[in-house]
Amino acid sequence: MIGPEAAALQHDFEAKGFAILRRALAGPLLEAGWSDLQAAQARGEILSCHREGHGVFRSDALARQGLQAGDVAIHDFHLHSPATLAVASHPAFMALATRLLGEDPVLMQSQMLRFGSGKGTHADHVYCPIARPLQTLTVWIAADAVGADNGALYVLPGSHRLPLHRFDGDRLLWPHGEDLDRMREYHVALDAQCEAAGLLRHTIEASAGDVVLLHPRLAHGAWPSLTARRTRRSLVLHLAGTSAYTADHRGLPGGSSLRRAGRLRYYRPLGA
Ligand SMILES: O=C(O)CCC(=O)C(=O)O
Repeated sequence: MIGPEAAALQHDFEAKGFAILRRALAGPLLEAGWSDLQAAQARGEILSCHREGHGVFRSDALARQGLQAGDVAIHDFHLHSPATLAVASHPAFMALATRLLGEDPVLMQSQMLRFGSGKGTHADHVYCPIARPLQTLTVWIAADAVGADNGALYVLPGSHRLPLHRFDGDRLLWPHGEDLDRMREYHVALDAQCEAAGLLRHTIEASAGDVVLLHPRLAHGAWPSLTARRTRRSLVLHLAGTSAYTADHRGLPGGSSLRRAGRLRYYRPLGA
């Protein structure tokens, strides 16, 4: 993307803290990634799962956690599925992501969610345990129509300019692991800070193929879904500037090597 369109989106991003590329990705490529996930789950492939309050665990521990496959975010499925990697590195949004970061992006983590997360109001930088957590960007890619009834994202435009929230007095990064009570306190505190600043929630209605870029300081969350089990598939990418993420923070046991897919850098376990 070049010229006035990119400049307008960058302006939106800087003014409001988010920008939307409508219908940037084609359905068949998105569907290929999601079919890969369904097939991997049907084969019982071991995947990395996450749910707030439970943390990160292997998919073969789902039943032990009292959860089903649709209840969790799947982490880093781009390492299992070339179609998902193709979406995660797609040129339709990579030039804008690079422009917003000021350098080439590296993928810290991807997440695939089949249903709305219902996450409370938060800003993503607090979950980036790197030296420069503000040198990051979240990319949210819808694979279904997402609206108020099935767990739409909401954002608080302008909240990326509010003073940074501090945990326990002075800490920039989230220090409380999977403690849901402390999470709720954070969500309530951030909502209150936005309300005091006169900022209102804006719901993002999305179509399949829409790409939303979120500033790391932007307060946002997801409405609870009102329609039981109606899918609202999304792929979420957590990107950092290459100079801000210089080693793989997942600490894969066998080590990892840095790879490239187009402009995107990502880490792959050694030997995979
Ligand atoms: O897709 C969602 O439900 C939530 C995404 C989100 O808020 C995040 O990944 O930070």
